[in-house]
Amino acid sequence: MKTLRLILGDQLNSRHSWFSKADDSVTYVMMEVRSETDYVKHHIQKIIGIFAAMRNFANALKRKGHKVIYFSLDDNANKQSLAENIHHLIAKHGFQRFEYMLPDEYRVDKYLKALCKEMDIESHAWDSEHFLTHRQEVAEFFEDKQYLMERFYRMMRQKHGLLMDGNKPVGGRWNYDKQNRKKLPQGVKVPAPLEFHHNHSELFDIIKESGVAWFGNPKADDFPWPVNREESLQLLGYFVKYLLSDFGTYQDAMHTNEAFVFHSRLSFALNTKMLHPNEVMDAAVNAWKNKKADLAQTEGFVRQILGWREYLRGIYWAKMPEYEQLNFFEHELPLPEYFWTGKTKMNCVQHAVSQSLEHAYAHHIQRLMVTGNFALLAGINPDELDKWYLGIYIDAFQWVEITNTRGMSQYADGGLLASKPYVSSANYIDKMSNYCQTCYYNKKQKTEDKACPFNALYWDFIDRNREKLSVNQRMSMMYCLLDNASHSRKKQSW
Ligand code: FAD
Ligand code: DLZ
Ligand code: SF4
Repeated sequence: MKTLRLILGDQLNSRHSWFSKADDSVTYVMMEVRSETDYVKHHIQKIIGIFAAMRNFANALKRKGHKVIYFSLDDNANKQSLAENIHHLIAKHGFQRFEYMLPDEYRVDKYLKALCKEMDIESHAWDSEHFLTHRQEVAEFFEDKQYLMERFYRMMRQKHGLLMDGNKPVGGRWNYDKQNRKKLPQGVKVPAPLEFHHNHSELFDIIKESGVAWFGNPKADDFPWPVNREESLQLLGYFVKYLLSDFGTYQDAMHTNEAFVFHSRLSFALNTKMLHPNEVMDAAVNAWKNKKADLAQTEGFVRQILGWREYLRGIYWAKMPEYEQLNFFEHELPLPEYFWTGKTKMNCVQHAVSQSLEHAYAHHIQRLMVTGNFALLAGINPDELDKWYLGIYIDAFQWVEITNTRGMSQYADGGLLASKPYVSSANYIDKMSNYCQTCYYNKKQKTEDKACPFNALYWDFIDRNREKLSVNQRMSMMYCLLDNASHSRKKQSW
């Protein structure tokens, strides 16, 4: 039967069973379309990276003998919408069946279901063969019990036999977090990131000329990110060889000279499915088996992928579409202009934002404990934040962006995902970074002219949310401090 199959920009999984052998009756379609570039304002590296990877993927399929129709952004025949292009192709070529891989985003899922309903040919949705859990697995695992990442993670370790010794975790512990999380000391040399130096100037010109809105440093003539499977595998190999051995130890460390510290930068390759989570975790576990990394580093890394990544995806499918409306603290302030420019005297925010504009990347603690922390303390509207996080990072796709932003970082789900809000004063930022050392503000001061804004904002947040948070056992110490201490004692405890 003459079949048309859609491949989305984040479905570049060359090992999917669709591609095991070329079939003359099947045509694949991939498209660069305004309906996907324009749903949020994107960092230009994200658009270039996705388009370049899509083009490479289409060419690789053609080389393997598959039939591929590719709509580039500037193609005259491109109707700039998934549905319109698909309708047009079906009419033009007489396809009798339409197939797609389950998309990762609720919006696209709904859209494709509606599209299939209005078609008068057969349609079918395939699994993307990427994740280790199915969409409803987290919801089914917890049923009506409280969601807890650690429980899910242990089940996943057992189910997949990763870092297990029979029924027990190797080394006797499930979690080595306490050994990790150190500040980057002077003298520790961080290996330079592996970058790929592509020239994507022509692609950048096409994007510019099309009028797509974008921001950030394009790096079009020296593009650093992997845009095919071979490069993704190289990045994985580089991480395992040079970075994994210090990954856990400095996982939470931030430094003015080190944008990436010992992080893998694999999220773009993973989220576009150029890499499978199993091969990434296997590479780390093999490094541990070959004594190239210790257990604490390896477990810390595996937990991010086997635990957090799958867990957040499960929450997404359990709670969408309601999740994107949640605003527990009823925060309504607009996003400050300096989130788009980095121009602020707060050194930590300045570094996290400028680096994001430069690299379309910031590591987890910068996202959570600098920009996210500031936004939560200040009371920024989570809708605005979602748009910002979804646009600025090369790895941002809604299933993993919104759960991290609204859930983990902003506590907008009222504690479904995080057991307490991730908020801190200057104390934590100073503990994990060198930002405060060269900041205009004084990390110790609370009310003086140069007092660090995080300090007053922190206690204001605690105070103004008493009704919502004082029932939370994990917050009770902060309320005791606030209630029992005299005003001057309160200041000392900051
Ligand atoms: P590493 O630190 O090297 O970790 C290895 C891998 O583990 C990552 O590539 C990623 O696949 C996975 N991982 C680690 N932490 C998480 C997590 N919290 N959730 C899911 N997977 C995780 N991650 C995204 O992939 N896309 C996003 O849009 C995104 N938005 C975020 C927004 C906020 C507010 C926060 C706090 C975190 C967000 N994260 C997001 C999670 C995390 O920050 C990134 O996955 C990580 O920084 C990617 O860099 P890396 O590949 O160097 O990760
Ligand atoms: C993010 C993105 C962008 C910017 N552009 C495209 C595109 O032109 N064509 C496409 O197929 N996919 C694109 N993507 C990724 C999609 O938005 C992603 O496939 C959906 O978010 C579904 O998860
Ligand atoms: Fe950030 Fe405050 Fe430290 Fe400055 S003093 S870097 S604003 S935490």
